Amino acid sequence: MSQLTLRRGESPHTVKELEDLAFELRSKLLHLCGTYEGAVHIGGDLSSADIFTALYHYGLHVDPADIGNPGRDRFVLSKGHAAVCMYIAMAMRGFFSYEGIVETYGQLDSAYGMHPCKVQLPGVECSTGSLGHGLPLAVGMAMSARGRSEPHRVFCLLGDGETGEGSVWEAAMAARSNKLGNLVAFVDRNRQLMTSFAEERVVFEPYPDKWAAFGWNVVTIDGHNMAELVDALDALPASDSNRPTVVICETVKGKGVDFMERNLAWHAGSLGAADLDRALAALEASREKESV
Ligand SMILES: Cc1ncc(C[n+]2csc(CCOP(=O)(O)OP(=O)(O)O)c2C)c(N)n1
Repeated sequence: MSQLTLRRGESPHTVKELEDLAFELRSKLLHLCGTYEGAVHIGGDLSSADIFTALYHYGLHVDPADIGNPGRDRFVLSKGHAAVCMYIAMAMRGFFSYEGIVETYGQLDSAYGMHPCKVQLPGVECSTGSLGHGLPLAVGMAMSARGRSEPHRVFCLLGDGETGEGSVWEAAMAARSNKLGNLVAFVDRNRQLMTSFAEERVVFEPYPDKWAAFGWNVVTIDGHNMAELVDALDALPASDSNRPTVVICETVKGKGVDFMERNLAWHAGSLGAADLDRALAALEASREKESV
C-alpha cells in the first residue's frame, strides 16, 4: 500500500510513538551539532522538533517513495534556517539517509546546505532562507492548487520573529482574499529572535488577534504537546473551505536541553565532545521529568 493513501486520523503512530520520534530527532540534531564544525541553528531546531515530527510522521500527506505525486501535500519551510531539522525529520520518514546528512552537511556542493535548496534535494518543495518569503510562496502554491481544483493542502512553518517581515502580512491578506482554506501556517512562537527576546524589539502581542484580524482561522496550542499537535491537524477545516488556518505553537527555544532553553547564546552554535555529552544527558533528563 502506498503511504500516500494514509489519512490524518489513520496514523500508524500513537502519540507516544510520535513523542519518541521527536526525542530521536532532537538527539540526532545534537549529535550533528557535536560533529559539524560550523554553527547549527540548534535553538530554533529544538523549538520546532515536535512540529516537524507531527507534520512528517502524521499530518503531511506525502510519500517518500513517490515524491512527484501531484496529490501530495506541499510543505514550505519559511524559517529556512531550521533546514537541518527538516532534513533529519525527512530522513526519519524515509526521504533521505541520516548518514548522508551527517557526512556532508554544510559542505561545499552538499545537497544538505544550511538553508534548503529544492534543486539540490528532491522532496524539498521550496528553496528558502531569506525570511519572509515562505508564506508568499505557499500562498502562490495554494492558489495554483485551487486553480487546478486539486484538493491537497499547502503547509508552511514560520518563525515568530520572521513574522515581523511585512511580506508575511501581505501574504496573509492575499490568502484570506483568495479564500485559501487549503493553506495551513504553523508559527514556532518561541518568543526569541536571533539576538534578543521578541517583545524587546517588536510588539507582537496580541499575536493571535493579529492573524484573526487578517481573517484567518486561529488555533493556539502548546507546540511541545504532541496530543495537541495531532488534535490541531485532525481539526483542520476542509481544504475547500474559505479561511486559511494558522496554528500558533507556543514553544521554548532550545527545548529539551536545559542550558540552551531560552538562552540567547544558543540561536546557533556547535557542541564540543564534552558539551555534547552534557546536552544528551540534559535531553534524557528532560524526557524523564516530563514522563513523571
Ligand atoms: C531577510 C532575513 N533577514 C535576516 C536573516 C537572518 N536571520 C536568520 S534566523 C533569524 C532570527 C529569526 O527569528 P525567528 O523567525 O523567531 O526564528 P527562530 O527563533 O525560530 O529560530 C535572523 C534574523 C534572514 N535569514 N533573512
